Amino acid sequence: MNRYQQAKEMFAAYGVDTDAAIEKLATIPVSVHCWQGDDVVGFDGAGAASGGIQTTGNYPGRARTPEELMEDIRLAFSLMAGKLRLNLHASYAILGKDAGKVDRDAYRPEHFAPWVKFAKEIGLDGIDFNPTFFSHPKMKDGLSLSSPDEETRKFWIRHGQACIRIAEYLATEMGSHCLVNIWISDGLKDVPADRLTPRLRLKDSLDEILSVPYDKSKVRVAVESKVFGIGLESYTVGSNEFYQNYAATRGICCLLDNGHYHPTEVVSDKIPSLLAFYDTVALHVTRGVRWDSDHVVLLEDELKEIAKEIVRNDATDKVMIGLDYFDASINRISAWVVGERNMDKALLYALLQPSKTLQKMQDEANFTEQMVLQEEMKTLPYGDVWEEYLRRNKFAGADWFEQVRAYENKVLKARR
Ligand code: RNT
Ligand code: ZN
Repeated sequence: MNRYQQAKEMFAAYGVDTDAAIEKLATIPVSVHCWQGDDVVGFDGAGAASGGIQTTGNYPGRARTPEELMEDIRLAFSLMAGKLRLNLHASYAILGKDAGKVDRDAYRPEHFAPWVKFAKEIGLDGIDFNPTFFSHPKMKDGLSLSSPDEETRKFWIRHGQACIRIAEYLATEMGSHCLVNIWISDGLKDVPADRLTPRLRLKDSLDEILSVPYDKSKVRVAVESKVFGIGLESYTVGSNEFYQNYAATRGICCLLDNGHYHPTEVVSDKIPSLLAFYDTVALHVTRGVRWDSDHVVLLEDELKEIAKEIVRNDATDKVMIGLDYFDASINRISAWVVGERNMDKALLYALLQPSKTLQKMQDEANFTEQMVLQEEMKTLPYGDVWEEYLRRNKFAGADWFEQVRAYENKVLKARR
């Protein structure tokens, strides 16, 4: 009997069907962020990321052009299994002859046509989109949609509106919804004199962005809150309470980034709280080390808890899983693959739980057995089921890194 057969029997003893888990895993889309490949720089002239976020490290091989980024994504995605989506930022517009002439408030669908062509070519499930309200000279005193300067605020409103139109184009082309995630870095370094007025301006700006007519079956809009950013430690305009109430009253959804809360708060507990009220919830899965540092996602306990909340609540089509991290200190392709595979591993782990049995134990207040079973499950051979998943999806086990190493030697090291 091979290892998978043995594992299958061991899980079956707990009423868990490993074949069904493998099949289900292949259907859960993960939206992979383009910005791990170039340290969130983009192609519209920003230089380095600013707006309270920062990449650290100087590993060779950062993608500097659309061609290089696509080449890297092509390799990275070929080493991931299951349904994949590409998450783009507006700053990755491919402007061509419009470079230097057309600003972010006037980006058009055609500036993303090469991405659509590419996504279709590599067989992606869809494209998600983010307006880029940071790393740009039109940010005034660190503010965009909440700026007291009307010209500045209007510029960024037009950017948001342009992005809604682009998202509808992306959805139509890909035949799959497009999630538009709004995150702004607006905030203050020190104790504010006014916390309310910037929020009222943000509220008004968002309403103006959403006033653009769009097809809600194609475009899903989310708002992403945050606690603080670098240099913006004392006040974030787009706070959790602000956006949850905004989303609830406007019929859009919330995006939960697990680096964006106070250290003992967990997104695994927020997902079911939101599912009680919203049809959809979006995620940015990341790993903060002591702060919102956006380290590569590892297979940690909280990731497994997040995956459990998605799987056992039958919410795999309600929770839109996206990755959001950027590490410039290691091979960027490897960073992509490790993080995406860990998301998949966590989902598999969740799919292999005897969830119904455990839930019944909880309802019957059978907490002793619940603990025993939860702990027994932890040492079952998940790795053998994971290997089988990769095998069925025609992936080699651990030798994927050899391909990355060869690519690094041949392609990445030549980028100077
Ligand atoms: C920043 C937010 C935001 C960005 C990306 C690039 O703290 O998490 O989502 O990381 O939009
Ligand atoms: Zn995020």
